[in-house]
Amino acid sequence: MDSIGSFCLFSNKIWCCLVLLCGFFEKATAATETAAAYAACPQASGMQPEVKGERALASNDKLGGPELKPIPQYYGYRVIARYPHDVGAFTEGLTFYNGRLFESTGQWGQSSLRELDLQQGRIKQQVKLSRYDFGEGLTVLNNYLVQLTWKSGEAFIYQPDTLKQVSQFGYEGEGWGVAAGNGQLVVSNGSAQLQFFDTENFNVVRRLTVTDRKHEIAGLNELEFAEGAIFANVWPSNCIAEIDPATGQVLGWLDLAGLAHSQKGLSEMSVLNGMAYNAETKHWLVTGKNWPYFYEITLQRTY
Ligand SMILES: [Ca+2]
Repeated sequence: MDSIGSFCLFSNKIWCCLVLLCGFFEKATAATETAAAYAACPQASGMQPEVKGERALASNDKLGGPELKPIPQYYGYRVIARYPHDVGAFTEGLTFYNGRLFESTGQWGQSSLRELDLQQGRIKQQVKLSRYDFGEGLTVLNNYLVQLTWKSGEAFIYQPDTLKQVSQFGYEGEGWGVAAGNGQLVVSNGSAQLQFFDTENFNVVRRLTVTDRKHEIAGLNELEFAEGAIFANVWPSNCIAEIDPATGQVLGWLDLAGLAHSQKGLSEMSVLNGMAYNAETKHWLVTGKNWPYFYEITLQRTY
């Protein structure tokens, strides 16, 4: 073997080691995040820490009673990519529409609806809300964008190509998160209760209380339908609950505190508050209030 061949063999070994090491660190990171979620997320919503052995009991039909079921699973995640995000954006809602990305931002006098260039971190077009409206959740219904407001009791409907407001509808109470899916429009108001609106007349047709092992999960905020479940960001935390739309039971938890804490200079208010799911790639795009980055992630089942 000549010297070049020896060098290539040597290089390949180094490369293999690097790949193996990267894989190890990625797995270690995922495991750490999962361990954090195991402890942090239900407690962020006021639950007691999980009792030692509770999971094992619940998974054993002979020992565990049906009252212990179902115990949510805990998701790990993998970061696929990172993109720039406007640190001036007090993110309240995020949604994809035909591959395009739209964001709703809040704060009195600063609220907006924007279409973004994800790769460049650039605002492609935006409309500003009046100083009397605080922007909240955002979704797509029948090819139109629907944006909630916090305290105005009004949702605005926009044409996505022009961001021209074409209609609006009223609702009672506060508006926090909104998502459309399964022929329904589901709305959160910061409590543990989700409201389902008729998509024609926007009357409330159903209410659903979200629970984890009978404990009500208050603070439900940004919402997203994905893979038949409702995902809700729990304010003021970096936790996301996966919810059964039929029963309201929490099926899983994802803790993105690791992403929040990896960004310097964030205030306590700068929690996770934007989730958009791409059903084709099964990737999530997440960000938070005034975060400098978007993160494209995939979820990993761990239990
Ligand atoms: Ca969303």
